[in-house]
Amino acid sequence: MERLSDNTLEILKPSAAKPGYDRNAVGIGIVHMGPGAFHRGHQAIYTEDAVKKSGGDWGICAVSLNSDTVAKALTPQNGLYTLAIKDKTPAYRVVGIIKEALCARHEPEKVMARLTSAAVKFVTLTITEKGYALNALGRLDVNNARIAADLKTPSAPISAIGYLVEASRLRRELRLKPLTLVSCDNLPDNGDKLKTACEDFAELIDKDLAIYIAGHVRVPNTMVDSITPATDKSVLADVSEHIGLEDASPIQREAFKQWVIEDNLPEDRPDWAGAGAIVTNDVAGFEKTKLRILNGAHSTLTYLGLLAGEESVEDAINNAALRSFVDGLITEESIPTIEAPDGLELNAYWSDIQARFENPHIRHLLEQISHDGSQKIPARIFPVILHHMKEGRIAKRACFVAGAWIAFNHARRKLGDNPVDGYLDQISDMLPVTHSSPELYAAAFLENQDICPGEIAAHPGVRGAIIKAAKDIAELGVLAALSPITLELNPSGN
Ligand code: CS2
Repeated sequence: MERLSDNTLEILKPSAAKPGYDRNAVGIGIVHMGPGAFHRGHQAIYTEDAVKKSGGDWGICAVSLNSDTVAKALTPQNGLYTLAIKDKTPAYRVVGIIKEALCARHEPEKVMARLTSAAVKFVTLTITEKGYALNALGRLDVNNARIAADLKTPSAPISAIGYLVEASRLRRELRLKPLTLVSCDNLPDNGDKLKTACEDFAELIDKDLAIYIAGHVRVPNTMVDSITPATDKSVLADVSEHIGLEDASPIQREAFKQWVIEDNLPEDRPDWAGAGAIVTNDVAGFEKTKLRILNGAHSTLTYLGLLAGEESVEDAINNAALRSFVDGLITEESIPTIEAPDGLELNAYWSDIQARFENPHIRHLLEQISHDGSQKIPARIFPVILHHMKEGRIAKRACFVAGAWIAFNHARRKLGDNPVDGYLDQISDMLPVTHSSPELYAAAFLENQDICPGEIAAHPGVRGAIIKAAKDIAELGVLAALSPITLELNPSGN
């Protein structure tokens, strides 16, 4: 079978959509750092739709910082890849907005040349929570190995933050317009966090540069949403069957997508709003809502589900005990902590999310969602616990989820099968495992202030509920451990 590329587009099966515009006439105006599945299924699509609707030189240069997998897969395809929308009516679309794919480790000069070209006006980022290199206080972690290296040689950066600061320095020197940095990572106040990381970095090497970044570089906050499971072999086979060509790097996602961007963009920008993005001043409200409802439910189904032997989000939401638990968590504990953004009815939002989780056309593995819990639980579950604590209540279900996350880590580490969590690996010496009881392990977890807010560890009721959950789960199994909670809190038994 022939490989997808500019030259083979003409033999694409008619059931797959072609880019549908003259991509060779579109110049590169955006550098994206971290072109994983999420970026290619989400912002790349908004950007392509914006270009199709309103034009503009908004082609994307996709930069992976370390791995050359994406560059190696996309370069022979001239940047083309397929988006498979897996929903009631599946659809296949070849995306052409990525014009160039680079790996910064191998081609740092090319990356810096793009970042300092007058034509490039935006850097968008999906570098995961870890990429921001912030410590528990929300400031740049100068002990982070990549940041420490970049602070020593700022002109030869290896971290995303190092690249952005050096590019800003050079642009100022070259009298080019400052970049606009758009974080598309799933964390609260993502733009503010990115700005802090860049300013803190610049402050340590050049105070004037820090002032320049603070005053000139726009860093809007955003909220991103679309369920985009990792590509596996079945996606490769399904896509080549539907497009009639081999594609080494297709993406699958659900039909739903949402992008809320803070109204802090320059005039000269892609018509993202025309492509369906919401440009507003209340991003924080949307972000909090999504993190506590969608992502909170995801993490809950993940840790409880994996402990109960489930594999995918669909399996877990169809397990009656897990569904009833997560529904109780979201409606009774999470939703009451959120002030709904204008126009959003939170119970309806949650119902729609449950339907998305039930999507039988997409297999979203719980294992994938379990990665980097130490970066996710603090934005998804702890704020719910803290909110209720401040009002004198114990959010028992949220405490149970925290306990399940700890029990999951304990059980896996005991088996020598470490969960994927870079930060936990870093601190694993501080966590007793081999001979420790679940209680001791949970206590050590809670006492680590980089993982868990001090107030939680210091509150006897909350601390006790989390430790008890971890212990009960280890001793009784997750379903037996949660049934008294469900009985106590949902006496009607649903
Ligand atoms: C998931 C998210 O992996 C995870 O942690 O909760 O990636 C989720 O699928 C997206 O945020 C949906 O927009």
